[in-house]
Amino acid sequence: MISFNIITIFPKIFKNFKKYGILKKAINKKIIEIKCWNLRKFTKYKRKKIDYRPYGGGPGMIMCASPIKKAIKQIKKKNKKKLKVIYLSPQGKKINTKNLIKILKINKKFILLCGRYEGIDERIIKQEIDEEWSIGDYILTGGELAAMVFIDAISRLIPGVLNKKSFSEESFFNGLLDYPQYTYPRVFNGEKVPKILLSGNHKKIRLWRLKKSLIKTKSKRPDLLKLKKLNSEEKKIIKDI
Ligand code: 4FN
Repeated sequence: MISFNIITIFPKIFKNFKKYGILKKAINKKIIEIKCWNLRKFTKYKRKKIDYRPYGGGPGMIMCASPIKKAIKQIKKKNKKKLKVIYLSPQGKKINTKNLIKILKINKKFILLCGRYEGIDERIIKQEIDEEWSIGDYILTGGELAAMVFIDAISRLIPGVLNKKSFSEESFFNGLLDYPQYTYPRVFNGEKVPKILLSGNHKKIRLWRLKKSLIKTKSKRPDLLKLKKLNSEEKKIIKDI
C-alpha cells in the first residue's frame, strides 16, 4: 500500500479528488491511501492561528514552523515505515515520469506539505523537509493542486492501479505523444476516420500509429524526442520524416 499523507489547512479540497475514477478504485482496492491532516488541529496558538506576519516586514503571512512540525511528528508516530517528507514548492525539482518512478521505487509512504499564503517558515524546510518538488513555473494560491498532481501522476505508476494494457500501450510509457485516436461514428461532420484503422491489419496500424506519434512529437515537443532513446525502428521512421 502506498500512503499519501497531506498536510493542509483546506482538507476539504481533497474530498472529491478521492471520490472518482481510477483513484477511487485504487483506494477501494487498498493499493493507495490518501489521508488529510488539518494543520489547524496542530496549533497551540490562539483561535487556531497557524500563520503570522513575516519578520523583517513585507506583505502577507507565513505559515508557522511549530504546527507543521507537530503534524509531521504525529504522522510519523502513527507509521512504522519511514515517511518521505515532501514540500510542494516552486523551488522544487520539476515533477516528471522518470523522477516519479524513481521516488516510488524508494518510498512507500509520503507526507505532502501544502503551503498557503506567502509560504512556510524556512526553518521547517531545513529541519523537516526531505525533498522539494514543483509542478511547474507559475504562481499558485496554494500547494494543494500540486499535491494532487503528484498523487495523480504517481498513482498511475503503481502496479495494479491501471489495467496492464492501458499502462503499457500508453504514450509517455514510450516517451512519445499520443497518436491521433478516433471512435464512433465513422464519419463526423464530413470527416472520415483514416482508412487504415478500419483495415484490420494490426501490423500496419501499429506502424502508422508509431509514425504519427513520432511526427507529432517532433513537431510539437522536440524536447521530448531529444530525451528519448530511439530504437532502430523509430530511428528509421524519424529519418524519413
Ligand atoms: N506556490 C514562483 C515564484 C515565487 C513564488 C511562486 C508561488 C503557494 C505558498 C508557494 C507554485 C508553483 C509550482 C507547489 C511562484 C507550487 C507552487 C508549485 C506553490 C502558496 C507559497 C505558492 C515559479 C512563478 C517563479 C505561492 C514562480 N509546485 N508562490 O507560486 O506552492 O508545487
